[in-house]
Amino acid sequence: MASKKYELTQKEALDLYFKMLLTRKTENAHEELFQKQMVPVYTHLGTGQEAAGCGASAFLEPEDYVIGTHRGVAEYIGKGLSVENIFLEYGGRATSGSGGRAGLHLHSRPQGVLPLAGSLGSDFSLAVGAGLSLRNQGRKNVVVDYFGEGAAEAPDFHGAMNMAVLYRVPVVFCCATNQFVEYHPYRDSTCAADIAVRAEAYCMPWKIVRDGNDMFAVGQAMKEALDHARSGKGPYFIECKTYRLAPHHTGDPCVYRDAAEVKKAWKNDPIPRAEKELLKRKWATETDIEDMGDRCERIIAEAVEALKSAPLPDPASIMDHIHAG
Ligand SMILES: Cc1ncc(C[n+]2csc(CCOP(=O)(O)OP(=O)(O)O)c2C)c(N)n1
Ligand SMILES: [Mg+2]
Repeated sequence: MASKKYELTQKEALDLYFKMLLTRKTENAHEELFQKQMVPVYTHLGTGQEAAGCGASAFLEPEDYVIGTHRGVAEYIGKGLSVENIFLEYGGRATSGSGGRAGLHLHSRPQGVLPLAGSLGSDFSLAVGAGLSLRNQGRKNVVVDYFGEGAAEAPDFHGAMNMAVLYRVPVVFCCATNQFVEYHPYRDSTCAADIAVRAEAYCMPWKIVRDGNDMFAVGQAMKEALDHARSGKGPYFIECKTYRLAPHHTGDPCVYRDAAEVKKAWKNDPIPRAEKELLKRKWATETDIEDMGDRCERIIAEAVEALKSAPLPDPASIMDHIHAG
């Protein structure tokens, strides 16, 4: 671990803030598109987790790989997917990166977004495999594997941790502990509140960002982890403690949690917190913040227009890309 803590530059902080804002607005627009039946894919909003999802993006290179989650718009925007890319996938359009086949499970080979597997937790091995291939090619790139605390219960987690250390694989494991696993609070299923400590058992360096809604703290931790993996020292584990402000998915009535708890958690929304800090440091003015919001709205409006005019795949292509033994 670096002895001196890294501090985000003004440019990095503004970039991260913009991506967080774009994520929030994109996800809200997605919910609206679903309600209007303009896309068939419902939402798993990452509202409140934008700092954890975007934090690494300031230090990612185009040739790095990311494996995101079902709640990962922040992670995909962070890796360079455009809002248009995302809406075309959610809309199942022929002109999307996957030709209308990905749906929620976004991927984009040109932008280094590896496919999200529908079976939760199966991506740990995929991340290690991709990292091993980067290492074997002598490339200075890394894989960032995002997941939640629920996915960390998958058996593959342990084998992947062990192998990543054994072969010094350049992977940064990023767990967003958002307090929920589908329809139950995580604390109801375990006495072990922290996930990152498990890395210790495999001799992997790790860090818990206790305030995972602090964009500056997340960015700093991610920089250290990415530098470590990029320099050939092997994997690193980062856990960001955050809170899922949104329901698990569209239509989840959230009967398993207290409205008062959620109301309290909104006070810790990472976006206004980042705004306040940017203003305090005089790294942005109120007008800059408003302009960034307007820019996000324009990007989203253009993406919606692109979605409306994009064609659906030809039904005759349904058997394309299917492998039969
Ligand atoms: C093997 C498997 N089991 C169950 C599911 C259904 N499922 C989808 S999301 C989810 C909860 C995941 O929780 P967590 O990893 O904490 O991520 P979060 O939803 O909180 O972001 C579950 C159980 C699945 N996709 N795959
Ligand atoms: Mg969770």
